[in-house]
Amino acid sequence: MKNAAILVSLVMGSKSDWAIMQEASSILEQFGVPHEARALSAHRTPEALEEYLVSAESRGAQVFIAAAGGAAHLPGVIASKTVLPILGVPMPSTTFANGLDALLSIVQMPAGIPVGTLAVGKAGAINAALLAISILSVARPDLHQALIHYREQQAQAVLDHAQLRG
Ligand code: RP5
Repeated sequence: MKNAAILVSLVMGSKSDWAIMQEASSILEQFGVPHEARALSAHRTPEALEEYLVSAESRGAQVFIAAAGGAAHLPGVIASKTVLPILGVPMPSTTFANGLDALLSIVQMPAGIPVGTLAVGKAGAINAALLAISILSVARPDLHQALIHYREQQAQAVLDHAQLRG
């Protein structure tokens, strides 16, 4: 694995989550936030996950975005290993409950070990990246300004297409 300095780490339970989680990576890219993405599982590769978390934190990671589907323990397990902010993104399952299983697994953390839980799927991935940037922006005025600019552009894009008929 590469050893670059990062600010945000994206961890997902399977490479099958990447199709959705690359939305988060694209937003971080757009804002110029150094990040990396890893497919590591709380269940299938627990030792490699633990090793990776130590490495990411030692290389400057300030926020973890963790995505998982099904019995989605990954965000909670990461939260048990670090006091850095963890943003959990539930992945939709094609076989069961459309991600409700993952949402409940991630959101119902015991008091004392918080995970900030986002929406299921693409919206959650995008918002996790924006929230990570928002957390970083407390100490980074340039990111604060970039978020304001992003909101303005988003509003303008909606207004540009507001007239649907008549
Ligand atoms: C979870 O199981 C992963 O996060 C993924 O969303 C789901 C299915 O994984 P695969 O069987 O596609 O590897 O751990």
